[in-house]
Amino acid sequence: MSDRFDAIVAELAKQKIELPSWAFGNSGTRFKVFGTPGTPRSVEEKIADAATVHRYTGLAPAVALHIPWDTVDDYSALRDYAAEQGVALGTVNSNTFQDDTYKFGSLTHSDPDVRQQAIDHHFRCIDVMNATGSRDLKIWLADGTNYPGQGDIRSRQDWLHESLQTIYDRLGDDQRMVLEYKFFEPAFYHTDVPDWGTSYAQVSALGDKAMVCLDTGHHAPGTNIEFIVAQLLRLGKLGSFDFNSRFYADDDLIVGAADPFQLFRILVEVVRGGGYANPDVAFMLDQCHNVEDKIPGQIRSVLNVQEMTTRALLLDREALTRAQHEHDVLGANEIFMDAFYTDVRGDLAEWRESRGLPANPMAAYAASGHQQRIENERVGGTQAGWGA
Ligand code: PSV
Ligand code: MN
Ligand code: MN
Repeated sequence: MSDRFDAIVAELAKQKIELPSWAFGNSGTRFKVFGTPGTPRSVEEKIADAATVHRYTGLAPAVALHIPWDTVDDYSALRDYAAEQGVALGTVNSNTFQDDTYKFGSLTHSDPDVRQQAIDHHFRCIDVMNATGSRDLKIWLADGTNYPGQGDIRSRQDWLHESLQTIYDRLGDDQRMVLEYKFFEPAFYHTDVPDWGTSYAQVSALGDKAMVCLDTGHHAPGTNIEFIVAQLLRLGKLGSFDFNSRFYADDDLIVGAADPFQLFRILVEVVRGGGYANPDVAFMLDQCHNVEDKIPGQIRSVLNVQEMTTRALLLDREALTRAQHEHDVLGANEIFMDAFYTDVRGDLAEWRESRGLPANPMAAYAASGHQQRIENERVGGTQAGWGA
């Protein structure tokens, strides 16, 4: 291993990435959901698959739940089951986007009874968190309107505040709320939490336990996401990432697949802003594997995050700061690009082996026969939840 790599290994060892339970279920588009052989038939099997990713990579010790997709009778038992598998239960995601009641909004609905129904759903999510030991409640809302004039944008912000405050007040001392933003879809004219500024304004009005969740796929093309990361870290309000990548809209593709350089730039700001290995900033994936196998899809994803984190940690900060102070434009850019272009795959492979992990987790999984085994054993997998 190179000396430069040796110097960052201790930091690298701290990396923890939370996997979404829904990444292991069948998913698709509004055109078709393709069934994938070996898809989990139960919440337990989704957790077992997440644990498999962790066994091959050492990177994914937690799995996020989505309620009601991951409903079970006994969440404490589920917590024990996860622990036996070698992972913890992480963030609990609420879902107010699949009921007829929420056609015109949930936490922002003009009818107080509907808002209360959506609030009650979040109370149930907090009950789940109490049983699973989860810290974070993640809220993404499909709320919005399709036509100018359809709803009162301003009142909906006020109702949103009231609803979030009621949910916030129910959180335990060690629990948090993270509010995710997305610029459009399913609403096409206005979305009630469209951008980081709105999320920041809403969570700031609640208190310290409310933070922003940044999903990398939820921005307009050309948005400088690393700038948002820097700003939220500066403000102490970046609670979590949903990592994925996009070519067009909210594609939920493998993180780092579409634009590895963007992932690198984001991780440079995370390291710069003290967000790396900082428990206050949760690294999560939010992905769906429509056509590829799900376990290797997740293995590839966490490895991509690890690889770009390594390159970000290798950035020569001192030299960069010097060049920046000297206004050495091209010199500074070269230092930055040198880190991005560093091939760290050999060092990472060697380091993994030194920790008892496979040098190449993708190859090791493919050779293990695990995929064939679950394909034979599991018949009739459940959907991830979209459209279910
Ligand atoms: C919908 O856009 C979404 O993809 C959000 O990113 C959520 O995090 C995810 O679904 C799960 O609810
Ligand atoms: Mn997301
Ligand atoms: Mn999304």
